[in-house]
Amino acid sequence: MVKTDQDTIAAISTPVGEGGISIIRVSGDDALPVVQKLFRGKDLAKVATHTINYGHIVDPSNQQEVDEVMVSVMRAPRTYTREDVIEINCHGGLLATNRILQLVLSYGARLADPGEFTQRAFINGRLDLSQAEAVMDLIRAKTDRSMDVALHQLDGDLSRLIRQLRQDILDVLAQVEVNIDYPEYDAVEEMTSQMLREKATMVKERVSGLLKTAQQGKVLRDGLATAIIGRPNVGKSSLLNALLHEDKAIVTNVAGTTRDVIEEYVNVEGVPLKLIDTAGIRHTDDQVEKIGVERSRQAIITADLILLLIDQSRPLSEEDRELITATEQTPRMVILNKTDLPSAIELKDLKTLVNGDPIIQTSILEQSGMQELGQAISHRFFNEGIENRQNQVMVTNARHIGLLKQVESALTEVLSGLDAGLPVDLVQIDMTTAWNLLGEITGDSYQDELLTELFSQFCLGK
Ligand SMILES: Nc1nc2c(ncn2[C@@H]2O[C@H](COP(=O)(O)OP(=O)(O)OP(=O)(O)O)[C@@H](O)[C@H]2O)c(=O)[nH]1
Ligand SMILES: [Mg+2]
Repeated sequence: MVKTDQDTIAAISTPVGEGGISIIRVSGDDALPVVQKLFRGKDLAKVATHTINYGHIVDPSNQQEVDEVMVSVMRAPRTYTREDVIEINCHGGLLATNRILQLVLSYGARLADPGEFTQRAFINGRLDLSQAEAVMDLIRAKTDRSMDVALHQLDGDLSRLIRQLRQDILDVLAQVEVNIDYPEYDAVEEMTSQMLREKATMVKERVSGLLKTAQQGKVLRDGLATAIIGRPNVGKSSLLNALLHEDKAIVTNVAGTTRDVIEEYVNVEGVPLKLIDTAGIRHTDDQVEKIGVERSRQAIITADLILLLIDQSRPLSEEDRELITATEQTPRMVILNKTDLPSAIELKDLKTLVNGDPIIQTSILEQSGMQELGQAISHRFFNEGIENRQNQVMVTNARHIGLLKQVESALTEVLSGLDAGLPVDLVQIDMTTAWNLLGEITGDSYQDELLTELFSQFCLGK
């Protein structure tokens, strides 16, 4: 059977596994008749739209009851896909859910491709491309906070902004056309290039502003790359385990236990962290440990945030001092660990050494100071950006970021072309490119392959 956009499609829309309820979503012209064949309860053809109806799913071949269900009837066009949508809410676990889906499929629907519901929403004009991608981000959002960003995008904040910029460019291009058509005025060439310059500068500033938010947006999606750094045996792996609430990394009292970098995702007070446990940094002749130490040094360079661990039961060593210097350039928090043991470090000396960076005292062994650490991370992160920027449009999607960078360089071309005194119609080409690229973000100008590629990344049932 050849798949078409007209087929009625169905899929399980809730995560696979044991949940309280599962939802089977059916969309298309035949959604109602198909489900009607399996439903014992009210006549679905007669119920009002956007109602939920109690009844049973029955296998027509043997009249056997499969599950007790609630069926939502949503008639086009006020639906997610703009087609007739029926959602069967059942509660019989995986087995019943699958059987209902099978029945729906044998009575006239076909299994939806991943992302096909959202693709239809897009094709039928309900969502634009950046909103459709926001749905995808929403599905993948790791914490509540990144959910907020995805939701904003879903509202179309980004789309609105992009469309406005496109309109601005279009206006100036139209004006350029008019001016070119009336070359009898003396100063026309100069006027036109002046206009182009102003507009290109303005749009470029907005685009650069958007790209600045991308750094933070990325953090929300992928987690803040947080490297736990310190000399051997200070408690780095213990910290990773404590934050994860899980014995993930090996902890022993042998210095040099961790040999390789371990990465784990964890949500600390609303901040998604990609925690990186590293090998303790010291001079060593051991071949394997040497490689580990090298990787730790690399982690210092690439991390967004460093948790520098120091064992306060021992005097600051040469290695500690080296690490304090090596981590200076990256946002850093210092953790003075093992407070359950007698102290061998003067807090105020350390404070001057670390240039006033926050110092948190912990005993990971006795689980003290952990809450303070979480709060400090969250405070550091949100108060220096995200919290105050919640209402700002953010770019979080890799494809959008890529396109915006291209827009930025097309506009740079426009400006340097004008500086070099190139004819206006040449400069116009780069301006048009910028307009097209912006359109690719919202899907106002798009290619078919791009669409297929995008929607294939969705989960089944969305
Ligand atoms: N007394 C005390 N011991 C701790 C504390 N935190 C960790 N330790 C102990 O310190 C030792 C080393 O801990 P690890 O977490 O393996 O240290 P590490 O920094 O990962 O060490 P390497 O992987 O060798 O670099 C273990 O015996 C831990 O139980 C603490 O707060 N107090
Ligand atoms: Mg370790």
